[in-house]
Amino acid sequence: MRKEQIGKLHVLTDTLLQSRFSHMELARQAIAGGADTVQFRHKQGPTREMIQMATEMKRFCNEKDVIFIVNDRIDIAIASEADGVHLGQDDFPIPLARKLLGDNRIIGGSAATMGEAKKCLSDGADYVGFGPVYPTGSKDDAGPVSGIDTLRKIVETIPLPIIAIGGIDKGNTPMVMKTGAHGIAVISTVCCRKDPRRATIGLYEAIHSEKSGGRHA
Ligand code: TZP
Ligand code: MG
Repeated sequence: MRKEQIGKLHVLTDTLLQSRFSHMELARQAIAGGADTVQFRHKQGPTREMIQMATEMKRFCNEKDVIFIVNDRIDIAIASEADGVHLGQDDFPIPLARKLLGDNRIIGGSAATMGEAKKCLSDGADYVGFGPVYPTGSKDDAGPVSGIDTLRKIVETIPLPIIAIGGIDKGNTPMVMKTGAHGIAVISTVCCRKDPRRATIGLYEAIHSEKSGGRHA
């Protein structure tokens, strides 16, 4: 699908940090709040259940014109006909994923350093998820925070859309967007809030606010 069009507000669904909302419910609320990309992030469980969940989410997302990405699992991405897959440095290799998915699907790569971001570029990723920019409690092996200055260097150096991740909330979103980052990705700021829809609205407004540089409308 719209590979050329990488979203600006990625919500990663999570049912380990919280159990009030299912992946599907989080997707619904995030989309109602303005998310343009939903990433199904489910780290454990039966593959068949994952296929079922992902297929339902993909259908719903596409009805709403929202991009649906599967985290880690290229098999689930293929089975659910997802719009793309997001792969970390130790996940399925991006060049092989490209062979399997072709040029019309989105492949995102995770990077925590300049070296990893360059590798994502040379491997053929369509965007880079860079972080953690700020401290996060949502990923055990997230490593040290990069900070905003390193994010800016990544944006200036890597000619791909950069999606900032890690500890992003509506308060720091304008500063993140001012680096020239293409967008943001969040887990806890949406999934762990009492009202995920409202939390997403806050992020949407922050992305599009004057303080973010006014280039994101
Ligand atoms: N990759 C780098 S930091 C992170 C991931 C998946 C976790 C982001 O979660 P949160 O709750 O938005 O900080
Ligand atoms: Mg991964």
